[in-house]
Amino acid sequence: MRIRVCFLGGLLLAASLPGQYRPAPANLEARRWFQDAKFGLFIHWGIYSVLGDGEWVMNNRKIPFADYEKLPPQFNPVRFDAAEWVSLVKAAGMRYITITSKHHDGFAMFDSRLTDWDIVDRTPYKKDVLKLLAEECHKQGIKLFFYHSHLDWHHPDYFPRGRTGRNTARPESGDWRRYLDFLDGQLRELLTNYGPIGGVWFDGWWDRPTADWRLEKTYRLIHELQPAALVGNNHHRLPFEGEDFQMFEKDLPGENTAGFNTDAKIGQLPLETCETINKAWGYNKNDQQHKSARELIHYLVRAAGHNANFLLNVGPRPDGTIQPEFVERLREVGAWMKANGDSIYGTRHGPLPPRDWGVTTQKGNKVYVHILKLEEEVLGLPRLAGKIGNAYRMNGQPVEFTESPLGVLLKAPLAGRDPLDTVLVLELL
Ligand code: FHN
Repeated sequence: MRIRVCFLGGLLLAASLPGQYRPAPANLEARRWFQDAKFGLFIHWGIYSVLGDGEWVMNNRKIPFADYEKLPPQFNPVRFDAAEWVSLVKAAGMRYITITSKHHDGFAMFDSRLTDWDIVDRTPYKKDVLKLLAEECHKQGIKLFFYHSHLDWHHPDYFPRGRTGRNTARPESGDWRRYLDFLDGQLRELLTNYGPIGGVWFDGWWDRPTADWRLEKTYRLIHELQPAALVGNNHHRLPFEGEDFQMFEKDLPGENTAGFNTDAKIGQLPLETCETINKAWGYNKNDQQHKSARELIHYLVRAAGHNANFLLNVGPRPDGTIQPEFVERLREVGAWMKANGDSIYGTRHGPLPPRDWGVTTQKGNKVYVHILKLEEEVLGLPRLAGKIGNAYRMNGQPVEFTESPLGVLLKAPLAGRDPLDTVLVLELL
């Protein structure tokens, strides 16, 4: 952040330039909490789940908005149980939830006074699921973030149109400023009516990258309403002014296997990466390509080694349940976190950059060496910042090591390896 320094009556004053964002102390504290929390549940849930073909179905099947409006009357999640969802989150070892308040189809999963294109006004269920979830999260000590789409395939004022949602048969006119007022109005509702909110996770800016999104005004509104709420925007760029964390999609920071992070450099803010369990974000009834619990644990561990949180997604079904393949895996990851969470929660990346064999994390004087894939019995590390006073496995079993001016050798016998992650703890003096 650039600081203007001026002399006044011999006093040296530092003041931020107009329009410059200075995070409140509560915001800085929330960032630390976020980095310590490490693991959250992403939930893509909306009326699209009725079709069981992902959250992009309106765009992909070129459904005109008048036809798409036939979905809400079929959306009746009578089996939705907020307490069950939040308990699952806790069993998975997660500390927060990020749920879609509005995805690209513009449908509000909460009771919005600004439109009747919402769950209370249009569905037979008639209940504000975000309210139910927020109450349960507060009760069970889980933070709640809202995913809110900038992009909107339904709102008539989302005009000029962006790269997507061009086949929804809306009139070719609209008032962009009115759309932005609507967007801010909904955010005001979300940050006023649901208690303390962890933050807002924006997505869809990339649909109109050259438009004036008035981000500064929107971000200011959020921070004024709730200074501790963290703002993140999935624009796949370095963070913009006013943002509090940087996210990556389907890739670890610095990698680009999925094609979203073409020019996403790693900035100074807390990091998060999100990934799906199968291939889809929103419920897809035909997608059976589920990642194993082992793969998901490795993703979580590698994310921590990259200094990033892991936001793992589920797309609940239209009846309000989470499919068993997801539940099973979340519980397995949770069991691993229960035994090994000390090497993840509250850590930052360790002294070594991530490697193919694994990663390191660190908390205070403890360095955690996560061996994920190593054929040798002995692991060589460069010299660490301090001498090793003690080395042991997470279960307390001692680890043999030698130190020399060249570095550290750690013995990790193949016979005793944990098939998920062999974690060695090095206590530095
Ligand atoms: O288009 C969305 C997609 O539906 C999903 O919400 C993901 C989550 O990171 N983000 C977008 C694409 O960048």
